[in-house]
Amino acid sequence: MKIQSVHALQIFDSRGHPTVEAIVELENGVRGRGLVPSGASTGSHEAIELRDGDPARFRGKSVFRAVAHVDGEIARAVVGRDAFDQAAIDDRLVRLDGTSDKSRLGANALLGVSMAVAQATAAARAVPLYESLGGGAGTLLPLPEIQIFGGGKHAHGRIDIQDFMVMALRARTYEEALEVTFNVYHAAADVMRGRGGLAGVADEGGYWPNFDRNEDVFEALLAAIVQAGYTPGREVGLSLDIAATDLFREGHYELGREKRRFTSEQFSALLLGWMEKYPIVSIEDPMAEDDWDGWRRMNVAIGRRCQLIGDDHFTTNLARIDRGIAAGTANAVLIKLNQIGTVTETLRAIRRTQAAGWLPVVSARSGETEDAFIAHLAVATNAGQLKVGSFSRSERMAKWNEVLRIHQHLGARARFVGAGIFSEHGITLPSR
Ligand code: 2PG
Ligand code: MG
Repeated sequence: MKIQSVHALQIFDSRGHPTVEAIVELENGVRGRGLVPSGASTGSHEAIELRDGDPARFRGKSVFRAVAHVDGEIARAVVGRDAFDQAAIDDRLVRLDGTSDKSRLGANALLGVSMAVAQATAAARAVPLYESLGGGAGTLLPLPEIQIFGGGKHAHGRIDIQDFMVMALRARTYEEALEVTFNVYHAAADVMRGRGGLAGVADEGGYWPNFDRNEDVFEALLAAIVQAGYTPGREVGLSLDIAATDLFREGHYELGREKRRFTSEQFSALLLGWMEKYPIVSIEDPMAEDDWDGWRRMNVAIGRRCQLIGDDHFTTNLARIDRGIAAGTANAVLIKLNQIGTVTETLRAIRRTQAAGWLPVVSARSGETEDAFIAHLAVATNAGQLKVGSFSRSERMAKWNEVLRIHQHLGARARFVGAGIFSEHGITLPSR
């Protein structure tokens, strides 16, 4: 099925910032569209999102050049090609850009088109995206990793640590995992109201972190879990994204709120202390992206008792994932389409992660859209986990809701192993 036309427009993401929407039309008139997300706590090895940089327009954030690249060069390169050969189209896009970081045409331009091709082929096959992307092999519904408090760059540094999340460890179904999260999320509002600290939400829908110390957040989170009727560490585990790259300055880790400064060794010791004290089942980016020694040290110290995820550390980049596998720096990889810039490269990153016996965690960005592509990606690849920010705001709920629809569509073929995904990969959470 040949591609008939390709075009793009500037739309806006959940922060109200400009982003790219690409539309691909096939020769039979069927269309697909791809809406590109955007991060705030970005890794320096991510593919480059092209922004116009004109301070007179959208504070420099407009994406009119990326849109023009889709309408011009990219359209000329892919019109007439077979949409069903996603890998060939994506390889063509990568070669057309010609740079190692996709900075010429922009990863936002390339990814919009790549996602739109995937959507158009699913529509042409008259099947949902997860089925088309996974060739029918995707049946595993993901365990959600859901933010309760949002800090770091998503809350203007109000608290240092970025994501305080929960995982429903004993949920037997995806629906039950959402129900547990619902209970904890709303109990957290009650806890904050009780402390006089309820003040809206941060960028990903988690509560605004009105706290003085990072450890105060743990206490509030534990209180919310208990108030919701659960035992921390039994039914509900804690999951953190330290986003440590943002805390790393001049060779040191800084907790700015607490005016504390650490060497790499001291910082990993602090985090390991938290892991002793609190029921943390997953930790992401505990060390800065290029602190390879720190990552190795953390991985050795954690062993197989917790999930250790590299986000800025790997940036969904095969070369960095390979290096991490060889060096033993983690046991899981955060997967973000726009860190690498095409669907095919993202699928390869997931497959490489799985082939190493590691866990892929499909993730949204802090700047999201109504596009629910990642819900399909998680199921298509049997990734087993999905991270989308919190349990509010429609750009987040669109993804959680889409998994519910996929469940309906899969019917009896749907599988859910929940936190069993950890033991299946040799990670044994301490029993509580
Ligand atoms: C992350 C994401 C989502 P951002 O760090 O994992 O929480 O944030 O999209 O800003 O990189
Ligand atoms: Mg992260």
